[in-house]
Amino acid sequence: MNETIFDLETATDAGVAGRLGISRREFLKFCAATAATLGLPASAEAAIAKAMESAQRPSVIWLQFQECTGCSESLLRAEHPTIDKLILDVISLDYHETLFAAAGHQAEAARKAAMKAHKGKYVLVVEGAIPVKEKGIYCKIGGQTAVDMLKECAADAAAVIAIGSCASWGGMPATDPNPTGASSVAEILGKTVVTIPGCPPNPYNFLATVVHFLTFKSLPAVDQLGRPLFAYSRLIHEHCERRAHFDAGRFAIEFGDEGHRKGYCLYKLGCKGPETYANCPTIGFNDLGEVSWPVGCGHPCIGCTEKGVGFTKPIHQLATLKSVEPPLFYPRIVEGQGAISLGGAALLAGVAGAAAGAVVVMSKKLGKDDQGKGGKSDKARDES
Ligand code: FSX
Ligand code: SF4
Ligand code: F3S
Repeated sequence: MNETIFDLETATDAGVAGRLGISRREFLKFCAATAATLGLPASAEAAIAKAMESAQRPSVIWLQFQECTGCSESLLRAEHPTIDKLILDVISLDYHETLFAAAGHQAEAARKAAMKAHKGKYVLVVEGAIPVKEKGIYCKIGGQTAVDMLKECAADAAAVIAIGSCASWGGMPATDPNPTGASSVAEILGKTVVTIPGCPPNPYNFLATVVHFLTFKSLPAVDQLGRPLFAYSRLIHEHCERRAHFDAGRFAIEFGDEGHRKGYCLYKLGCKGPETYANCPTIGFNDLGEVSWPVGCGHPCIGCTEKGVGFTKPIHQLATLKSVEPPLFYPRIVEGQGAISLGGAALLAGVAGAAAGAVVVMSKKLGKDDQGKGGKSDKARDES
């Protein structure tokens, strides 16, 4: 079960393609893009490729509690490589209720067998919140409460990853008044675990975390909430493609108005980008190009990665500006632009420029140039 993935030095192109369903060149691009996503220097690409070739496939036990399966669905939409390849060739997915062919006692037996065979070595991934009210009766699998199953599985895990906002901090199930006492993995286990929040989370952040574990035998550096710094250390507002409109005071006021159609900033529609830490604008979803994220599609960010913002603050309430102040006056969108002073514009341009230069856009590295027709720039959208 825990054989190596393959040896790139001896593997033929056909062999690599056969194992991962992608070409050798695409595999190396994946390693380069993952290194970039992790914020590692180019030299790390070789280490990642080496680890990916030769690492022992870690046994992964994936639990699902109070959730919508969006986390798994999101992962199924990852294309480089696809999750089915990842499941079969990079990790050994020994228990996943949705993807398992087995059911009932057979599935539970498989989980126990994997836990025994890989004691102290398996990675435990948890999707969904864990209800604690009424002794945890609101979520049971095979007659066992989610609380008990999580504690049992975590006891002998080498690493625990909470995927999605539900597992990370309670997410939607914990919305006030939280009738089931939905809790996070960290609350149940009483310790910080790696969290990949988002509803759903971005699959590349999970893939990059797993690759980091395979390459360096450790999980990536995290913030005080357990979020990997490579993905959650910057505000969405810092990298948003509509940021220039914010700085210039150009806002959509209503859905479908002229500003909205022109791709102006969604701050006045309640966008929580200014108080939400995540890499959504730079990484995108579903490999569909740079517009493939909430704001890119014309909807304000609801702060789904941020405890105390997503599912807590009303969607259209103005966001708290964590790192920048807005201009004092906003022009009406039907008027000419330019309500900001030259000095202010220079300062803000500097902030935006530094931010834009600080990130490598993974999706671009992952063959979007091959796909070519992914997204439109603001300018192109404005002109269409
Ligand atoms: Fe759903 Fe996951 Fe949201 Fe929660 O993602 S997409 S409700 S974070 O646990 O399945
Ligand atoms: Fe982008 Fe939202 Fe910030 Fe506007 S407020 S620049 S839409 S993140
Ligand atoms: Fe969520 Fe906002 Fe990103 S809603 S997916 S954190 S843009």
